[in-house]
Formats: sequence, structure tokens, C-alpha cells
Amino acid sequence: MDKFDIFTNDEMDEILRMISPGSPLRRGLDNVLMANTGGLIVVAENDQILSLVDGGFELNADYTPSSLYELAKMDGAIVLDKNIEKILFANTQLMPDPNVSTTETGTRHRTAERVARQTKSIVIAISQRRSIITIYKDRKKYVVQDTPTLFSKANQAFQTLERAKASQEQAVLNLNALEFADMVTIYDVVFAMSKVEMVLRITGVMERYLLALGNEGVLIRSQYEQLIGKTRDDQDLIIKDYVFEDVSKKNFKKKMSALSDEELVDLSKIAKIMGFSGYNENLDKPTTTRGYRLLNKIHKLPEGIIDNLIEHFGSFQDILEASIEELDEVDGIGEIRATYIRNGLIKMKRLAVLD
Ligand code: 3AT
Ligand code: 3AT
Ligand code: MN
Repeated sequence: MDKFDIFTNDEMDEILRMISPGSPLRRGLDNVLMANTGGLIVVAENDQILSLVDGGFELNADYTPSSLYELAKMDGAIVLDKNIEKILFANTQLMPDPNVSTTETGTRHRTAERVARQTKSIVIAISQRRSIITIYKDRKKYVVQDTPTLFSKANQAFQTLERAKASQEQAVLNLNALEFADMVTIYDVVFAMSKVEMVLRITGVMERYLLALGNEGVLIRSQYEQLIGKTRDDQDLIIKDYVFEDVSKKNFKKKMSALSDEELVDLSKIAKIMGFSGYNENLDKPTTTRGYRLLNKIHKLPEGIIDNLIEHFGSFQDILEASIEELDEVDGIGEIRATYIRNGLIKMKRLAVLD
């Protein structure tokens, strides 16, 4: 009964954004932390908090990081408005219902936990003794991690990501070659898909660290964005190339993310989710690409033209074999573009087969 609940991803994102390094609130909290005065701060979600406030000063002053610091020199709690624009009260005693349970020991932290459980507000306790910031919301608690710890965790995640990304790129290059040679099996598609999903999973972890690092994380963020590049597009385009129309993209992603990390290694599970027609546990069954992913690699070829091409020819292999004159017949394609497409495909094929 006295256990803490766990934040949902969305709640965690909201909190991390609010207190990320560089944000006005975080700058205020860091000032209080450095001053070593301790603090008890309520971000008032609504006016429920008013009935728990006793004594002190009603301010309605503009919020600034330095005014938070000055006011934290006084005993008691500080109440901010929801948007962290105003300081509503300072030096006030909070009087939560003593019957609300709490797992904490010191009076500041017991008060913080009780107020969070009793109201809808976020309550922040800055410990004078331990120099840590704890955030309470409903029945949930989060201890703010210091920047060096976050950095080393983010770096670890980044290294894991680099390895996963390298192995995903290899799988996709392999798929390129097989698609050009019309030798794709269900296995090859599903294998590439599992590698893409692994990368995307680690990006989820990485994004959270980057959010927590705020403006301290700009450098690692740019490295990360460079590394990730168009992985999400790869996923979308593999779906478009192979997943049958009745498996909607959204449904597919939902089912994929429901797989545990162990299940992700089981390629027949992914094959089932993708819904290859006539799939009966045989991953060696040949299959064919529609061609969206490879055609998207041709520089500056508009989406609409790609759709027309695929509709007109019906198969990627026919597009590959089409002459400039035949390409010219497609809606939206003139002689110049036809040449461009033809050369683009020949160039890509040569590169793909080399790998
Ligand atoms: P801390 O960061 O808290 O050390 P501060 O710059 O926030 O310093 P305070 O308001 O805490 O300053 O004031 C600290 C003391 O400095 C209080 C007072 O004895 C002295 N003090 C501040 N301003 C003046 C002033 N104009 N004339 C004389 N003494 C002053
Ligand atoms: P530290 O980790 O020591 O900072 P704590 O949870 O051990 O925090 P303490 O009992 O040491 O808490 O109290 C420290 C200060 O917290 C004292 C007071 O300024 C503030 N405080 C405690 N209870 C309340 C309350 N109900 N409302 C406002 N401020 C409070
Ligand atoms: Mn204490």
C-alpha cells in the first residue's frame, strides 16, 4: 500500500522536460541546491493546494531562478503556478492530511509525498542533508539524476546504439542486393525488420536520456541524430514494400513494440505480424518488393511519381527492366526524368551488388 507507482512514459517526459538542465525551473533548483538551504516547492496544478497552505507570504511575483533561490533561504514551502511563471506563496507551512500515508522519514519529504498524493500537483523536495532533488506526483516519485551520471548512461546507450545500427545497416544493404537480384526471401525482410526494430528500441532509451540532459546534451544529441538518420523511414518503407494492405502501419508498429526483447529474436513471430500471404512457418519462401524503399533512394524523385511508377508497372523488376521510352509513358514522367530514373537505378544496382 505504501509502495510508489511507476510513471508512464508521457508523465516522465513531462517531468524531464520541466526540469531539464537549462530550463528556468532547473536553474532555480540548481541555485537552491548550491546554496545548500534545502527547499520544498509545489507546482500548483489547480487551487486544491490553497487549502493546505498555512501562513507565510502571498506573493504573486514573477518567477525567476534567482528569486526562487532567494526565497528558499527562508524556511517552509514555495508555491509556483502551473506554468512556472509566478511565485504564488513563499515561507509557507504546508498542512497535508496526516492520514495520507507516506514512506519518507524527514518532515520535508513526508510533507512533499503527502501533498502530491493528496493533490494533483507536482511537489519537489530539495534535500539539504543529501543534496538531491526528488519529484513527487500522485503516488509516484522520481529522484533527479545528476548530469555526470546521466552523461555516462547516455554514452553507454549511444555505444549500444552504434553496434545495433551497424548491424541494421548491414542487413539493409543485404536486402538492397537481394531486391535488385529478385532473390528476396521472407527471412531477409524479417531479419532486416528485426534489426530496425532493435535500433528504434534503443533510440527510445536514448531520447529519454537526451531529454533529461536538456541543453547539456546538445553535442551528444547531434551525434545521435546523425547516427540514426533515416532509420524510421527505413521501417516505414519496408512496411510499404512488403506488409499487406490490411495490416495497417499503426497496427504493425503496435504489435512490434508489444514483442519482448527475447521475442524479437524469434523471426517467425515478426513474419506473422507482417502477414506475408501464404506464410506457414517457412521463412525461406521467396517474396518480392514493391520497390518503394529503393525508389525513394533516387534523389529528388517525388512521392507521387513513385506511386505512379509502381502502379503502372506492377512490379519492381519490371521497373528495373523498363527502357527510357517505357518509363516516359508513366504519368508525370518525361524524357529527362525517365533518363534520370533509369540511370539512378543502374547506379544503385551496381553499388548494391558490389556489397
Ligand atoms: P549569498 O549568495 O546568500 O551569500 P547574496 O548576494 O544573495 O549572498 P544576501 O541578500 O544573502 O546576498 O545578503 C547577505 C548579507 O550581505 C546580508 C547583509 O549583511 C549583507 N548585505 C547585502 N547587501 C548589503 C548592502 N547593500 N549593504 C550592506 N550589507 C549588505
Ligand atoms: P532534509 O533532507 O534534511 O533537507 P527532511 O525531509 O529530513 O529534509 P527535515 O525534517 O530535516 O526534513 O526538515 C527540513 C525543513 O523542511 C524544515 C522546514 O523548513 C521544511 N519543512 C518541513 N515540513 C514542512 C512543511 N510541512 N511545510 C513547509 N516546510 C516544511
Ligand atoms: Mn532532515
